Amino acid sequence: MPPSVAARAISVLEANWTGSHTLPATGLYPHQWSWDSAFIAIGLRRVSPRRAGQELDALLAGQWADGRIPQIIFDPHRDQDYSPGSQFWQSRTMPGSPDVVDTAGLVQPPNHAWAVWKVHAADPAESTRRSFLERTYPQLLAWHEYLRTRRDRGGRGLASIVHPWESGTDNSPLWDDALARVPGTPQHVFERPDLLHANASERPSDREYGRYFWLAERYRDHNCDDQDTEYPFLLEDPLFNSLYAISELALARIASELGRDPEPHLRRASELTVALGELFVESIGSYGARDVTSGQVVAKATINGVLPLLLPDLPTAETLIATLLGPRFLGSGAQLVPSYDATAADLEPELYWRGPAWFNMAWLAATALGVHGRQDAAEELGQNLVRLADVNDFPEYVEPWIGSPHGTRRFSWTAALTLETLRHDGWGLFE
Ligand code: 9WN
Repeated sequence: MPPSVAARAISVLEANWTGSHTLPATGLYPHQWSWDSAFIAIGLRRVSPRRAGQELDALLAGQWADGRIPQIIFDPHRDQDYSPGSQFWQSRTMPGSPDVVDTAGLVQPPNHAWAVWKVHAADPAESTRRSFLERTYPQLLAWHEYLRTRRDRGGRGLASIVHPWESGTDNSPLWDDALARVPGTPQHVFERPDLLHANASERPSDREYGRYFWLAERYRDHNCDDQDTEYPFLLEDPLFNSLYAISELALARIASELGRDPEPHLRRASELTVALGELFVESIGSYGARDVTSGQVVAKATINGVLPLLLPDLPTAETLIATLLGPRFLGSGAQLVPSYDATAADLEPELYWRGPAWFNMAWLAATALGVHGRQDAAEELGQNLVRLADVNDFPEYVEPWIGSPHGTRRFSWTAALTLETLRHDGWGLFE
């Protein structure tokens, strides 16, 4: 009998496990990535809550004194295999960086407290034995405090990202206008080891990479201190801030479990939900991203702008459901949710975050539908997620309509969220 889907997903996670954490993919992404580890832990807890906890512990070991959880923790042996690497960031020369590991200076979306709660809930006895919540709660508090203080660059109660890589949706059309202001002439002569593992037509262009490096250099050369008043790329991303709010709801659960006061977290989640309201764009039935420099809200329908639907108390929930199930997204006949508006003239169905469907986004969208009582639509999406992951050897992403695989294969969060989908008890935030 051939191995089951679950067994194949587990074998991907086994192969990508280093002994302390899971690589997103062994070739293309040879280090530990921040939001990947949280998605991985969410699936891994279904087979090994203990290892899922280790995954998050390894990530938190890279936390800076200011609370930031870095985008990447580097494996010193693989520095030549990914760019920019530890030589570029020189994190150990930065004030407040950890002295045991090399990290990037940027961050990624804050899905970590959500993952910590889910890992705890998978095996509370094991979690208690390891004092998992007690140890991680102060670290998560510091992380959220960093976002609340240092990253409220727009002064409106939302966290700003300072680089497209911080969104996790790197070349989303949401960043185009702001990126056009950024010079494409970094000092660093950059290489593209990523192109050894993925087709150039499926990755960001060299032109985009020039700007990515320019921004990373500028941020690094200001000691990653978030004080650079002339910094040209500050964006309020609806997905980043939605995950932040969900993680506050998770912190409320963690606080209650530890006998602390959950109220400040519930309050913060509502404040974020209210602040997100300013990003809603009626004409696209979803949320845009605010460019803090220009003050404009970018009115493009993206998966980022639909996923505030994860928030239980969202006044625009019915509109977002209509958008998600309508012609811009699933109603276009897509098997999985496209990352960008199916009706947009510049949609590129095979190019990274400019059209393709990603498995973490499908999982988040199904969860969001579940939060608002649409179990049937969530279930259908979940079934497509499992099928497309399975027939395509757990790809990084797929063309949304045909379902053909793109990017790298045997991608960890695809495998982990397949497992989670196979083994959960219904769609919801804390199931
Ligand atoms: C830059 C690791 C990461 C994911 C991101 C995805 C991609 C990196 C890259 O891979 O980004 O962080 O080199 O393109 O966009 O979401 O965390 O899987």
